[in-house]
Amino acid sequence: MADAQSFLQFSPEVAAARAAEAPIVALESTIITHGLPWPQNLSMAQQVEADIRAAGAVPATIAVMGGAIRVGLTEDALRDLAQARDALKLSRSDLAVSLAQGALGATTVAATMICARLAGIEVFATGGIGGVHRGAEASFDISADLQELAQTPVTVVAAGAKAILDLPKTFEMLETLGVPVIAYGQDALPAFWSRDSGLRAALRLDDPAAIARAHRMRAALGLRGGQLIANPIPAEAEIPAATLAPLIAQAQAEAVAAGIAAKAVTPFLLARLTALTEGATLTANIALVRNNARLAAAIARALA
Ligand code: PSU
Ligand code: MN
Repeated sequence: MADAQSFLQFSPEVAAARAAEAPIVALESTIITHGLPWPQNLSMAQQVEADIRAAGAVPATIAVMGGAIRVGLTEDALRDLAQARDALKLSRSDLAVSLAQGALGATTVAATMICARLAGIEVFATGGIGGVHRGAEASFDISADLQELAQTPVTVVAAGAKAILDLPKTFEMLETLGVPVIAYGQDALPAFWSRDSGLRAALRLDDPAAIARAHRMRAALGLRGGQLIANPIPAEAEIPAATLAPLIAQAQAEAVAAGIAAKAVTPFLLARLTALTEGATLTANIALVRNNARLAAAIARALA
């Protein structure tokens, strides 16, 4: 049986960056296929890649295509993925089956971390991680992203966990799992579309070099897992948490009433919030991903 490296397929840009030992930032693809609607998903993906290049690093958007883990997508591949209606949403549990079957799959935070590690990429930018869903005490719906952060050594830059989740339970779980949750530049944990969740972060760091040193220290100590960098959305792009609270509650109630479960929950809630806010959460989502990409590029440069 071939080893994992034989299933990795690098784009020319990423292959050149690897050869030159240039800084690389991994990007996930579920946000493209299941997080944002067409055509904003494609323009977001292109913009985020451009932001990373402008910040002096190389973007590597990751997806499963044609029996390979693609690390870095060409413009055509990115467009195909953004328009695909049949892409699977892959996490740790189904990555191998889908790869073996030659399926088209977008990678979640968990699956992207696995692929980034295989590709030797240490930093990854996304919007918001998955976590403990509201009502998890009945549904048991807890994202595999949390367990992945506990075991795979990649620094993930996100605007915290998505605000559709039960944030106190999500951060309690991360603490239990031993995942460093590091707020960037402020004491409060951000709440995805809003800068302040009302929760205090366990850890705070104020510059990319300090985050890079913490990443290296974790490896030096032989500790498993990554770090979550909770980067607040830029002030001019945020939506106040109080504005969103009733709309999130409404979307959550609709999901329960419609019997939405498992992988469909997060895409359903994000789409409902976009509709209920007439696109405001979509605009904010794009702004926060771009902000995370810029910070991830700075961390990758500090690590290189
Ligand atoms: N960030 C966003 N939008 C998204 C996601 C992240 O701004 O749609 C995706 C990520 O791929 C994350 C997934 O892993 O949502 C969480 O899904 P679930 O709750 O089913 O684990
Ligand atoms: Mn889930």
